[in-house]
Amino acid sequence: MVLKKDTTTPSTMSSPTIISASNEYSPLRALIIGRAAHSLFPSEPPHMIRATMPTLHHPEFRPHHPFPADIVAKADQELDNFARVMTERFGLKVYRPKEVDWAKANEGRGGYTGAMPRDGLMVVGRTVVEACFGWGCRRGEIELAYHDVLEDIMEGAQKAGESVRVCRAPKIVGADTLYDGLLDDDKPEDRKDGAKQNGTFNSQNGNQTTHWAINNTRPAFDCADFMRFGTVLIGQLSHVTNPKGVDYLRAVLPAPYTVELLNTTDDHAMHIDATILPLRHGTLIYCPSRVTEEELRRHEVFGDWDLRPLPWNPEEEEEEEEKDEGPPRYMCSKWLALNAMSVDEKTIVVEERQERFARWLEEEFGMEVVRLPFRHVNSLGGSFHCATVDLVRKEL
Ligand code: DAV
Repeated sequence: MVLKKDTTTPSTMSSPTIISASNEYSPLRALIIGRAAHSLFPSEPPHMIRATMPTLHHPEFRPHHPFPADIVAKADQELDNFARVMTERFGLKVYRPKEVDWAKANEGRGGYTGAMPRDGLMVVGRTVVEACFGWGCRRGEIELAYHDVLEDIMEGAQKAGESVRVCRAPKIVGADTLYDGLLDDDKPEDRKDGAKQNGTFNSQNGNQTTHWAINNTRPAFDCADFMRFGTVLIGQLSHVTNPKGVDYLRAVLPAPYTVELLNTTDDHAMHIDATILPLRHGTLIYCPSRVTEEELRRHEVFGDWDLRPLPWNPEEEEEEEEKDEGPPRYMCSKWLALNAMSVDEKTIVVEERQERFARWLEEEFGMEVVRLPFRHVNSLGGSFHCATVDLVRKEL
């Protein structure tokens, strides 16, 4: 019997419109853009703040301490403007989280922000994965701010006849053990136990070993420690992502997606999206003080890629904060220019004051750079990549 060609293939098979993304650079169709209102400095124990945050700003990280009101208000204007540009100029579907009073989150303990959705949600193929946050202050962040967005997605998928899976993080029952043996006030004997747990997954950082600020007693990972390159996700261990977190992610990802770990040499590692920046299939920019070309090449997925280190060291440039009195970058390194977001393989959104970086992308790679203001969002802990979750990228 000869089967007739099926001409009634449902749209799900050819062009998914609700959830579908397997890389960082195919033409973007839909995304989430965060919201800054009521952002608080994350209150995590001092050993975590020391491990991940710029020394100058450590005193700010205390319970119930809001970011300066004018910075938060301007950050929201920048996020609204970014959303407007994505909708009006690029015709993208933009989802926004709910406004949450973060002071009341976590039974009054306080939360952090709704401005950094990349850390908490990731789309892999047609699956949405929620992070198992290491930071206690971020627990509940997705439920509080993104519940309605996730509902909209599920509803939209149902209407469109698309099959979408949302993988919510497991609830932690009882006390969280992630910092056991690592807190400053732990008794030395506890710390020894913690160090042992911790020591099982130290990353070899050149000649030294990084002691992470979390142990491996339960899965922990932030989605921003991973990037998609087709069916391979490249990720890193960090102060918020442990081996059990990576195992968890491997277990929940649909076939044939896999996770490979990049051996980064960053003592303060937390999120991979200022360490590597793929511009398009075949071209990737990297931060040479955090990862080597040799280490990147070890991953087959980059075998024939053009791998380009940023040719200057932003750490050696004059402090922008001193130069132009811009708002402090309380939570980020100077490599934040790499935290750009691709609209497609030729178009990328870059912070408007990162002119040197923007011009380099134009001249060296022929990119069209969309310059938008985002310095106040930067102040809260990230740039365009951090502040977004790409939901639909058209398959190339
Ligand atoms: O290098 O400061 C930026 C990404 C934060 N989510 C860095 C990491």
